[in-house]
Amino acid sequence: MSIYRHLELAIEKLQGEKERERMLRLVLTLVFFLCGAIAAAENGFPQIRLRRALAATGSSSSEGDEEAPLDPPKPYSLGPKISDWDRQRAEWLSRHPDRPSFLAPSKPRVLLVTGSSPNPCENPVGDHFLLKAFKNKIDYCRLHGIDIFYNTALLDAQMTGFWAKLPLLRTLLLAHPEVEFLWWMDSDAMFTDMTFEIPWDRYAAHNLVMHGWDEMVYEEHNWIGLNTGIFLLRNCQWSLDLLDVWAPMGPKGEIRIEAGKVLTAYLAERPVFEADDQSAMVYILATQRDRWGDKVYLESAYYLHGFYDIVVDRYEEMMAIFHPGFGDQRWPLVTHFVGCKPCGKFGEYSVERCLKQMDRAFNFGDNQILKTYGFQHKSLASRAVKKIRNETTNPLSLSLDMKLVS
Ligand SMILES: [Mn+2]
Repeated sequence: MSIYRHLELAIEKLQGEKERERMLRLVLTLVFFLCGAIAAAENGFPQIRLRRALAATGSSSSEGDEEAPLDPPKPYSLGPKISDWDRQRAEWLSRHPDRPSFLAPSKPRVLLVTGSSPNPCENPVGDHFLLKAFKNKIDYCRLHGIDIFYNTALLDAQMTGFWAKLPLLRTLLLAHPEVEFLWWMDSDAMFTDMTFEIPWDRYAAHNLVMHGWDEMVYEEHNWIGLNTGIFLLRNCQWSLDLLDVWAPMGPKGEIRIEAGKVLTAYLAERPVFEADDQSAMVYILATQRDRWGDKVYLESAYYLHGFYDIVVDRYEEMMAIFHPGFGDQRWPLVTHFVGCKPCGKFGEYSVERCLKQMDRAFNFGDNQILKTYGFQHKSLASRAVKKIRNETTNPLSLSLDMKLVS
């Protein structure tokens, strides 16, 4: 005896056919919603498809055409299902010994992937910042033997905003069998430790590495228990499968809005807004830990993602006490300007504060590059530089270590 029986009784009291039909749909919607979390654990996000199907048949409007059959629309997919990628890739690698997926036993071939909108920013300063954030990434990649790809094309019109990376990553995984890891990095993140090398051996048995904490994701279901602004994704079948499960909440419009409601209901501390890739990832891991958990490494020993608000005010202190190479709170690998949207309009939020701090983060990282050439920014707030070494007639006597690490 439950909510269903109450609803049945309510239906019996209703006279008109249409009223009865509408109430029946309400019951179905409730059942689907209540079963959703369980079903999602096995099949992705069927509750969204079902709710969408209900909407498509007119349950949300009182107009005619209510006889339309319940015909679930096709779920969104990133592309044709690929099931034997590991075999295809292994064959390709065996045919191309000149393009190995590992450059050394502990050094996978990595492609750093980043990008920004095809359109100009809504203010020119935003474009200037994007250029500097890109230069920053080029510097890190050059020093660490990493290739870089900057994307400005929206590959799938439905996957806009924070979802655009999914079709892009799938495309790159399939086009670059020689790459072992894709390293996704948001355009609003910058390297602030130019010498820190990712501890690749630590992830030998893992396929996805994000900054985060097991407890916050698996126990608290907190939507900020991990960050999807920066992550490492191995080129393998597992990753293609994960992208397939990750994508269905992404299509813009009704699906993304409805999925947002599911995520806010399920996840801790999540505000009401449309589905985002990060919440969807927490949701997948929290509801399907058995399927994915053992190949996901949530890293908190260093700042693969360092939230700018707890980092930027301490740069001077770090410079006074520490030196590059730690990657953690002493000298963060990455400073990520979450929520700053430097490419957006002025005046909507505190963009000015963000831009000032972005300049400081850029100069903090850039100092490590300039130092190798004998220069430094006059201060973290200054774009101007000063010489920090006397000219020498024997320049090759300086060791690279001396130049890069203070
Ligand atoms: Mn970001």
